[in-house]
Amino acid sequence: MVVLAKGELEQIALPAVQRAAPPLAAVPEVDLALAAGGDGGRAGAARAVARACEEHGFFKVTGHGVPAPLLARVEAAAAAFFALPQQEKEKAAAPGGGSPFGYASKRIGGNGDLGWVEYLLLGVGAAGAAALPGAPLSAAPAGASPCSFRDLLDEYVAAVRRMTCTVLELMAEGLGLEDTGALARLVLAGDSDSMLRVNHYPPRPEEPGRLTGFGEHTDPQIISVLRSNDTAGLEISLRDGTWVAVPADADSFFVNVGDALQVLTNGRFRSVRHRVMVSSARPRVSLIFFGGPPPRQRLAPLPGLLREGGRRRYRDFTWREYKTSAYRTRLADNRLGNFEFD
Ligand code: GA4
Repeated sequence: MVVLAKGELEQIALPAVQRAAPPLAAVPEVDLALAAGGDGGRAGAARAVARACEEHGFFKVTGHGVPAPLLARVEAAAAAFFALPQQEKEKAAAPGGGSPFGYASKRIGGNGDLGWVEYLLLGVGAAGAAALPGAPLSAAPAGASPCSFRDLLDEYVAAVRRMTCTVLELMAEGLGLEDTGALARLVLAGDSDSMLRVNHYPPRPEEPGRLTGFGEHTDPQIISVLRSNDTAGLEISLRDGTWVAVPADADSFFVNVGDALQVLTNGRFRSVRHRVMVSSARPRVSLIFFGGPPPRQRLAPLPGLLREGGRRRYRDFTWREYKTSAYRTRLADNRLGNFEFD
């Protein structure tokens, strides 16, 4: 249960949008199983991925190869974790000192954003084991399989990272890059700054109306790969600023283009503004893998993307610089604005 101090509910309720967003009519979709086959399937998938990244910065992935039993185990373990007594969950809270990692409830980031959500945020460098505050994560939460929640999350991240790299290769192919491993390598690097977020949006059966679970924002990283249980809530903003609801699909993953990828493609791919609204009688549980580059990675247009005489849209900066700046902003801010050439 999300516990609110007096007055906080009003603050969370304020950004609620009352009118329901219409569903996204045709969710762009890429079948990785088809892409793995011959017969031009790969080239077709690469083109479809690039088109979706240009148009929406968002698409659905099917045929992803992440085993369904693993997804079911992770989902059950996450539900069991969030069902623990509040003081147990708090044992996994961020240790302080500015670290964003650990359990938190309602507060998103460090700059005053609130949402109807509780979550775990974990650092998951490519070298392996999730960097997390230990206690309740290392113990098997009630109802979970014998291996610990933490081991399970590591297994999940390994599988999702593999799939993410396939998607990044397709993006590179769709962009026509000679070096088709250029994007995937950033996420596979030993010091890749990747993260996993496990979100729980508690239901609100007693209060009709839509509440902001996670306010509108773009993700700073290269790519975000999301999976949720069968509960709606995710909405994306189209190019013209219209909000549309993404129908839930527990068998698929959803991919967001992040700000860093927008910069690496010199604006050809666009990072998608998205949010999560809560109105359901059912809890929503989602897991998001954020594929980030190493801190010292320079973010600049990838070789081959700047045609002769082409203009760079962003000034030179590293991922560390961008992340530091992003973490000082409010959720809804346009974070790339400060890095654009006039
Ligand atoms: C959005 C994407 C990821 O969830 C996240 C978020 C981070 C946080 O929750 O601490 C931020 C947000 C996200 C962007 C702006 C800053 C930082 C909250 C916030 C207000 C973990 C991330 O990397 O950036």
